[in-house]
Amino acid sequence: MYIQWFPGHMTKAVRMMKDNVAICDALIYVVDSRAVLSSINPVLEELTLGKPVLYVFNKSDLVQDRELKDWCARFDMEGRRYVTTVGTVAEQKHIIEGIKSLVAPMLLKYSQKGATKSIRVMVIGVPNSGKSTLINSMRKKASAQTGDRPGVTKGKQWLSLDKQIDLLDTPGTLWGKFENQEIARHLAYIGSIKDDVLDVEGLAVEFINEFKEKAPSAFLDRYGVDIANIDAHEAFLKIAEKRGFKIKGGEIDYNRCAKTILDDFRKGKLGKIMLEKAFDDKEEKSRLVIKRKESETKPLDK
Ligand SMILES: Nc1nc2c(ncn2[C@@H]2O[C@H](COP(=O)(O)OP(=O)(O)OP(=O)(O)O)[C@@H](O)[C@H]2O)c(=O)[nH]1
Ligand SMILES: [Mg+2]
Repeated sequence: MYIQWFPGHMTKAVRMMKDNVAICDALIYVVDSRAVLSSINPVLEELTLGKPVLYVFNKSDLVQDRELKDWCARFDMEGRRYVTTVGTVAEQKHIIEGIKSLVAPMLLKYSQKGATKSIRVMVIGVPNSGKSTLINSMRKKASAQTGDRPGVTKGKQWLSLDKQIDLLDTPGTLWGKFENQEIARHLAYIGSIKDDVLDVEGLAVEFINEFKEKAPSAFLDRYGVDIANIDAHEAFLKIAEKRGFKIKGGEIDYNRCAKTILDDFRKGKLGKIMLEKAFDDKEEKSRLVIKRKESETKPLDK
């Protein structure tokens, strides 16, 4: 199975973001706590160079606190500013405080000059990471459209947070080619890639394969099937059988079974499963280590 998804609206979105980044003073980078590494889009990383960035570990309700703390420690080491949150919760004071502290020198400069200009903050991230939900929660108004699928936001939308800050909601974006298919699969598991372009049955078997040893109790608790010592495909069939997923004639309903497993994971019904650990000795995964001291960053070459 080879995963790829870069539809036309994303090409347009990246162009729009490159055009708008110059007029923005800071960025909020919304990442999915279950897949922090995969949420870091190389194109967006380039976009953020030279700008203050606040990373938001969103969907923190879907991971274990101690595993998220490891990511916080790693971001501390890399000099990245971050907050953790559950985007669906109405109060997001800590994010508002986080962004205001990031742009404090600009706010001070504007107020000393008596300017009424507000600070512009672009909200970016992979599809379905919760950008629009977070904006709505910060503003305590459901103005931005949200949904439990990728590609809900298609264009840009400016929304004011208060007199000092304006937020720019952007469409979730991926990048042209996934060199690393493990990253592509993780993005598919978390719902950043449209199911229509995926072989969901193959993906569900891959998911079982990856987690049958790392989280066997998740499958046992949810489906009553012990899969620790069996092949992933066999495990998939056992789950389908146990749940009675059949089509007319008694044949197994592979599609329904696959969608159920993926949906259960996405909604947290399989428990708190972290897809990517902060400290992994695989060489490939160390690519995220970029020292982001503001003085070392360069503006984007447009
Ligand atoms: N469990 C959980 N769900 C969340 C959280 N934040 C957002 N969601 C859900 O995630 C889904 C996606 O939210 P959106 O705000 O539409 O995501 P988006 O990043 O704007 O998506 P695109 O516009 O498609 O890029 C929705 O079903 C939200 O309810 C969170 O912290 N925890
Ligand atoms: Mg959106």
